[in-house]
Parts: sequence; C-alpha cells; structure tokens
Amino acid sequence: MANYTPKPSDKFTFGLWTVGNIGRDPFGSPTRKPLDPEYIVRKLGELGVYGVSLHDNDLVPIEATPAERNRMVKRFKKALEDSGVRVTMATTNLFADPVFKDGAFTNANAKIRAYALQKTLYSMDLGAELGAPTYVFWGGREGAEVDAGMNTLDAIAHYREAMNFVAEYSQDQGYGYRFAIEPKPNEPRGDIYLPVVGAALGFIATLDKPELFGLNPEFAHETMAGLNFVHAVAQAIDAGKLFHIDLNDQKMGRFDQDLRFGAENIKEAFLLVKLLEDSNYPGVRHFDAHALRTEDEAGVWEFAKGCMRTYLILKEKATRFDKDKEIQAILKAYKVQDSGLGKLSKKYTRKNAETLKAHTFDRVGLGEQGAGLERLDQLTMELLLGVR
Ligand SMILES: [Mn+2]
Repeated sequence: MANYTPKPSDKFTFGLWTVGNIGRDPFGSPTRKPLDPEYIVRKLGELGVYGVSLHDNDLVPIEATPAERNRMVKRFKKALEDSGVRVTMATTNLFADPVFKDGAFTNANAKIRAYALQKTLYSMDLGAELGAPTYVFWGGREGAEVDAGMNTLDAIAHYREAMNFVAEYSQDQGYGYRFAIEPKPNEPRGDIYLPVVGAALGFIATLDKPELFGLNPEFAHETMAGLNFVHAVAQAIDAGKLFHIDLNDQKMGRFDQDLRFGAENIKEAFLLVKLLEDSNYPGVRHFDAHALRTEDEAGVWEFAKGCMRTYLILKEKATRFDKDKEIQAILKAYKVQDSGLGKLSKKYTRKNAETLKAHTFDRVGLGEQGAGLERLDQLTMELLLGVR
C-alpha cells in the first residue's frame, strides 16, 4: 500500500479562505468561528502542506490602519517561518465590499475603477512582501445582471487597461509576478466577463505583455458551465498558460459548491491528475474549496486531508494505469500509427498535397473499425474502483 501522507514536496497549497471558511451561505448564518491566519498556517504545516494563498483582506481587514497592517503581517511572517509554509499566491478581494457591487476594474464608475486599482497595488505590495510568485485575478464581480447599461465593450477595455497597469507596476517594482486569470461563468454576478478558459486565453492575447499572463482554471467553474475541465486545462497547458490551478469538485447545474477535491467526479479528477502529472506541470496543486456547512473545525481538517489524500491516491492510480498491460495494449491499438500518411499530413508542401490527393483510402473499412473505448473505459473504472 502506497503512502498517502502529504509532504511539502507534493506542493499542495490551500487558501486562507478555504479552511478558514465559516460556513455561511445566502440563506444561513455562519456555522463555524473564524480561525486566525497564524493558526491556519501552523495547522497546514502540521498536515504537510507546502504553501498558502491569500486575499489581502484574509490577513488585513479592509478598515485596518497601516500600523495595524504591519503588526498583522509581522505576526503572520513569524507563523510562516515557524511552520515552513510559504505564500505561493496572492490576490485581491475585489468582491466583498459594497463598493464593488457593480464590478471593480470593469465598473462603469471611473472612481470605483481607480479605487479597485489602488487596492490591487497595495495588495500586490503585500503579496510581494510575503514572497508570493503568482498573482491571481478572479473577477467575481466583473459582470452584469443588466446589459441595458451597454457596458460590455467598455468593461473589456477597462479590464485590459487594469491588467496592463498591474503588469507595468509589477515590473517597475521588481516584483516579478506571474499573473493568472481565473474564469468563472456566473455567481455572484448573473453573467461574469471572461466566463471560461477559452475566453480568458483570447483576452490575454490582447494585452501589452501577454507573456506575464496565464490561467488559473478552477474545476468547479468550468463544470458549472457544463464544460469539460480536463479539456480546458489541456488547452491551457498547450498554450503554455497553466500558471496556477484551483482544485475542488462540483455537480453540474448547481450553485458554486466548492466541494472537497474528488468528492463528486472521480473519473474526471483522475484524468485531471493524470494530465497534470504526465505533462510535468511544475506549479502548485492549489485547493480552492471548503468544508461543508454541516461541519465543525474537526470536519474542516478532515476536508483538507481528504483533498490531498484523494490527489495522492489518484496519482498512484495514474501510475497503475500506465503499467497495466491490457490498458496499454488497448491504447496502442486505439492510436493507430501510419508513418507514411502521418508524415504526409503533418506539414503542407505542394508535393505532400499532391501525394495525399492521389492516395486511395479504404473509407468503408476505416469506418467499420471499432475504437475499443468501451473496454478501455470499463478497465479504467475497474482500476478506480479498486478491483484491478
Ligand atoms: Mn478559485
């Protein structure tokens, strides 16, 4: 039996807001007391966690004075030092305060857009002071319920201006951030701008310094939209844009559940872990999820341990998949090779086009051939169910 105890080298990370979630929902009050950031960091360290991420206001309340801020940061740094946990990602809370009720960077009000940018610059200072290499933008309030304001084109342009501004600021200050945009289709807004991974990839290409920007895709977010998260991550990897990842789980068609990783879609979780491991994804494995509202603090740590344990179990299953002779034989047969035709269709030359056009294909025979995917999928399930 493999050892499923997490180690820092597994690079698991959690947001302060994840294990710190107090179990509030739109219909009910908190079911848990807030936990101190220092306590969270020490506890995560004990569990073998590599890093922690934070919004500015997870550590420093929005109304704190500079002196209070410095005291809190000092205490937090001490906890990081004691626990060996590092800050792996920082981000700005541009969604909780009423000022952001109609958006931050995309707000129709120039004063609010400027305030959002100011808040972000201070938050980037904080993240840099704590050593965060990655800065995430989740535009939770960047969206609309009412499009009669005719703000969409302006909103995208303002979003771009903000991203260009923060990229210059990061370079000017020598912070060296890599920025990761986190798409989400809806919630809290009726419709959020840049709703899915593909939309964010398209947007990044329009920025002044696209090389500084990548993606922070989240399992639950693409799943809420009814999309295939593994495909979205593969496209981000292909584009060299997987800068960060938010692991959790979600039932399609529900509110944003932020379930424990692997709690719901085991096969997709397995294929995701296999994709990350096979492609040697060098980044952290960040859990953006929270314990169910039914849980007390003990349940919170069970949730955190469960996320990491499931990842490690699925990683081991991926190794077994690669070593399974029958599975590999089916895969080999599925991926039919033909060196001549393969080479011919790889790159256009006039000669290749002519040869291709002159070739006679056994269209009927090719159409009759089965792919073997029923057997492959069944064996995959049996492997996951533990009978293989
Ligand atoms: Mn997230």
